[in-house]
Amino acid sequence: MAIEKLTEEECDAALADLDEWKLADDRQSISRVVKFGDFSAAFGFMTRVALIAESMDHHPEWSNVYNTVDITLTTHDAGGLSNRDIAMAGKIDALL
Ligand code: HBI
Repeated sequence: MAIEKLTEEECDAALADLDEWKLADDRQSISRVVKFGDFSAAFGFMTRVALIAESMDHHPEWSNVYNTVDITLTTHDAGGLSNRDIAMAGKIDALL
């Protein structure tokens, strides 16, 4: 089943509940930067997100430098933002 790209209105409505996430200028993705106390805490968080990604079959574009994790969510199959990104952002926020 094709994954539908969110309309601009759907996107804006969904982001109203995701205050920590920034919408890219091209509206194709959302991003959040999270800082932890140390590398171990950051990597533990990444491990938990990785398990969520596998359970959802939806994977972040992310980078880690020591205690900081920079996460970007977009749906490659939809060519932009989909409900999967919104759902994943909510699950990530619930870990923090
Ligand atoms: N993750 N972010 C993201 N976007 C996708 O389109 C995507 C994915 N993980 C797995 C996945 N698609 C597979 O369903 C397809 O590659 C078959």
